[in-house]
Amino acid sequence: MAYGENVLMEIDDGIAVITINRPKALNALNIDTLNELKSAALAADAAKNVKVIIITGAGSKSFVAGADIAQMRDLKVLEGRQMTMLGQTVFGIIDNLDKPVIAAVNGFALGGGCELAMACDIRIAAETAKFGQPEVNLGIIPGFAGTQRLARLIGKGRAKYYIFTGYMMTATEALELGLADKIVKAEELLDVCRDIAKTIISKAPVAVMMAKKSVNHGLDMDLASGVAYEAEAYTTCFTTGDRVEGMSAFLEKRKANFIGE
Ligand code: DAK
Repeated sequence: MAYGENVLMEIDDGIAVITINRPKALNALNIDTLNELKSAALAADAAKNVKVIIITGAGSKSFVAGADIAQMRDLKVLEGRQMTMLGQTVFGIIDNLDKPVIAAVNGFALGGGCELAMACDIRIAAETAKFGQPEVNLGIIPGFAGTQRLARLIGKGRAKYYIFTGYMMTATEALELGLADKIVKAEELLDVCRDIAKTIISKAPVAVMMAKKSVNHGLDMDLASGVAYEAEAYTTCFTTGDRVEGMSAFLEKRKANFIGE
């Protein structure tokens, strides 16, 4: 499925901004939106003119207020399972894209919205953002990997506290817990995310990609295996011309000109 209705994408200056575009439903994720998000994310990852991806929600109130409850209510058991599998697959794709992904959390990031933000590499929150996993209010549990990613990000006990109660976190609480990485004024959110993206773009692309793979895969392994994986990722960086360029530029006291090879 293509994107362009429920999910928009604009590419400028090496940055793809993907916007979940259902503001009347607070950008809730229905099946079509998940499929469009998958297409947009894969297209951005494959596009030569994209170096960093930003994901945000349309409007000023909500990033994503969760999976679409109206659609979910009428699903039969196996359809519900398919929707969970779809969401887990799409968010797994986002987590494992070669390019860095920044979540610009511009409001409610609840349920599937919190899970989407957690599938991104970095979360920048507007002061007005609210995070939470309120699925227990609906008789379900987080179904797009929230029980897994939240526990990995903020710890087992605190993840259970928020998942069992459905309590919302303010942006400040999310920052203290390590769920948000930075808080900014709402009106500055996209500019700050673009500035962070530009900083990342100025670095050696293969090094950034290998750092992402090393952190992601390493966290799924024991320490010794993660360290061994890091050594291989490090060695891959050593094979690039950008490694020689970066080190030469430092010694010659000039700015490095990275080409991504
Ligand atoms: N789905 C569908 N519509 C939603 C929605 C959602 N998640 N959230 C909000 N809306 C709609 C509202 O119904 C309302 O529509 P109209 O009445 O105007 O037609 C409109 O957006 C504006 O919302 P409110 O009028 O409620 O706005 P308020 O400012 O009063 O409240 C709120 C904002 C975010 C606090 C409130 O809307 C809210 O509590 N929303 C629901 C948040 C939530 O519970 N999110 C978690 C969804 S569950 C699985 C698959 C997936 C998942 C789990 C399992 N399987 C299939 C097993 C994941 C689940 C979730 O994400």
